[in-house]
Amino acid sequence: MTRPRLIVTRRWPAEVERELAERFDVRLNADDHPFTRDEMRAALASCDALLPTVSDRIDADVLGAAPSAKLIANYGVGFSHIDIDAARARGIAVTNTPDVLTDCTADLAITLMLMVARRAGEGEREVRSGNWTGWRPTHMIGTKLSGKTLGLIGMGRIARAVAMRAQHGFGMKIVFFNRSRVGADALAGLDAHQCDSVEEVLAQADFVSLHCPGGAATRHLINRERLALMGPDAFLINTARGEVVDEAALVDALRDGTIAGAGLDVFEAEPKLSEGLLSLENVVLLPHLGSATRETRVGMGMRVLDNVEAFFAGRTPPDRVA
Ligand code: 8YV
Repeated sequence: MTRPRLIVTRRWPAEVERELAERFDVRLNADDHPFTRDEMRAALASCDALLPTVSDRIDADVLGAAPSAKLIANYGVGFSHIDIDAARARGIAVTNTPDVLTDCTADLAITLMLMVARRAGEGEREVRSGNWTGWRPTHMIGTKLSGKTLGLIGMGRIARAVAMRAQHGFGMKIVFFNRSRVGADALAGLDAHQCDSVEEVLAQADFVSLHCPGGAATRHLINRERLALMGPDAFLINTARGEVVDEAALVDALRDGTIAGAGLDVFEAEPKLSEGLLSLENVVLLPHLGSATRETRVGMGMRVLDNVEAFFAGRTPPDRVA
């Protein structure tokens, strides 16, 4: 029997690539360059399954009229870069990789909160530049996390993991907004209050952390008007998707001090940054590192493998999203 042909758009941890190659006919992107749209079209037209990442935009145009791919097995939990309706219309299944990256993404949200509140990036830049003149009581004073209010937008797996860390590690009060009612079971181990609106969260949180999916439905959910509801002592953390925040409005809010700071792991037009972000001291900027640990990246690959195997064995993939 011929083995299903897979195209992997970027290089993965070596042990996962080995596993894939043992079970499938795999074509790797040897030099790990980002696929052009033409390469993506050609890949979709010549494989049984495409294994993309967040940096591959798979829209209706790229999906074309008659791709040979029957499965898009995404390496990542978020899939707003894939036009799910267009895939469905062409009978292409789509899967993702939930759970395995929950802990690491939650850890990174806490890292950003600590870094921006304790001015860790600024401090490091000062030391490295040779400008540090020594200890003094008023030097680089930050903000304490303990006892503050954390507001979460979205209350899925990653948000709950952030809330657990914040509440049990830092004694933070938790408020959140979620489109649907979150039941007591999902909130087990947490003392968290569900607000009726995003605005209600923004008005009372000292730290606002975003955990909603990206895509058209949440584009610029955090816009100029909503940023204005946050106080001058409040911080915004984004480990979700760049498009959820109007980045130009955020630059203005950071520059004018209408919010205290931001910690960003994702950007509207990655890897490009909005003008002005780089020159601001009160923002911590990371290059989309949410899931970037050895353990998690291997776990994500194995999860993709499980989905691909199930699909070609005629079973429902465990993480089917379309
Ligand atoms: C991944 C992420 O690294 O899983 C996601 O949704 O944002 C990241 O943690 C990325 O998506 C890999 O494709």
